[in-house]
Amino acid sequence: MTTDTAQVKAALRRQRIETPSWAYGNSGTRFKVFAQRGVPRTPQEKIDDAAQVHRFTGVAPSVALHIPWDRVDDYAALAAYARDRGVRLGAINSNVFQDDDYMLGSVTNPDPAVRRKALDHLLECVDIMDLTGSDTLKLWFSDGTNYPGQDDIRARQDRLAEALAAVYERLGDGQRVLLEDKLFEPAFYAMDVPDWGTAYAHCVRLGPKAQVVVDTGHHAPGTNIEFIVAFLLREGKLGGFDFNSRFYADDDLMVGAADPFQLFRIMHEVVKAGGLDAGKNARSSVDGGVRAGPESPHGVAFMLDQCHNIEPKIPGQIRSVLNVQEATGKALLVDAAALRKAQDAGDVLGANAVFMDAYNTDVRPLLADLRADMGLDPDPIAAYHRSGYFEKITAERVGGQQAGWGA
Ligand code: PSV
Ligand code: MN
Repeated sequence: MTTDTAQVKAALRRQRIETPSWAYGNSGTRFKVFAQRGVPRTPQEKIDDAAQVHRFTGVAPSVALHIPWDRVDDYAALAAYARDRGVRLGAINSNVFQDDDYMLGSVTNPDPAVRRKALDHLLECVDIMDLTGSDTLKLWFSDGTNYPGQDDIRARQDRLAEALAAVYERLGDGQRVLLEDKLFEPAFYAMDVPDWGTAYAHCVRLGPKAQVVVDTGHHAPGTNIEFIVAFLLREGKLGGFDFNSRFYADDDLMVGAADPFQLFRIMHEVVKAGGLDAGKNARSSVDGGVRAGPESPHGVAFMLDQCHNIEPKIPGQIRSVLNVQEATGKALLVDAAALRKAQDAGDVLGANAVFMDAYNTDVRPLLADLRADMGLDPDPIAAYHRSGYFEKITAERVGGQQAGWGA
């Protein structure tokens, strides 16, 4: 285990974790959405809640938007609102999955008029980025088919490629597009972007401003996600994460709750490739050296994509941020030199022991120390509960329509 705690703390201090606006709204399953008290009614109130997560953790200074859930008349004013509360607007997430027209797909729909409508929405999202100053567009498509023979699998790939090319073309300087895959749901036979390989191939064709986003809940059970992460980092194609955890499918539970060891293994690959530092996702470590990859000025985006169906939402987000920090801290503690030595010597047990030593270290005292250094309460959840914010929002947010994505 490495003992350079100053370096570990410095890296943790620099890490940024983005929270999603939709995590603050009501959510649920197709069986029931439970309304919670104090839930935001407007994008502004979601931003207020996100600002609390940043206030107590110090590492969550941005909030992702989902369009149309966060549609407003004046996006520049919304960005200013966020700035006034000490946060900024992060990734813009498109939504081409909640309109009746999209029953048979959005950009891959057999009907050209529906494809045009979906593409117009994606382009509108880039317009919004221009107004908010967001540099990241995140695309997830629910497109796919339920029955063999329902549509032409190859033709749907062609339609997808055409739409992606039009979006890519529209991107301004400093903007990028992240493409997200998902094995199944809502389509049950063949999703059009079912896996990271498909997303990767489209991104390679598009160019350096296109990268893959890995949602940790979107894989087949047993998938080795850290392999995907290592591969994409090596190619300069890991744009970021949608972090959450799952026991069965796309459960969207708090990251690190179901399998903290998996999160550690993922963060180990990120740390090893220099992915904690902005701009380093374009480079990759090969045999200790650095291989030039496609140019990208962006770092790996650590975004949460979660729903707090039964737990309170703001502390749920704080807990998730802390879980990412803990996994990152442990990954930073891996003694890279000792690990390399054992690996080079073919020392299977020795290498595994170095790895597990770091994982088995309790980094909570180090993180508490770091928070004290940053002028924060060492226990962000307790500090939030003491702050009176929950009492305030439950008293104030009465009436109106609570936000939620109506799952
Ligand atoms: C789809 O399951 C997804 O992971 C995409 O990222 C969406 O934007 C998000 O969930 C909506 O909650
Ligand atoms: Mn996602």
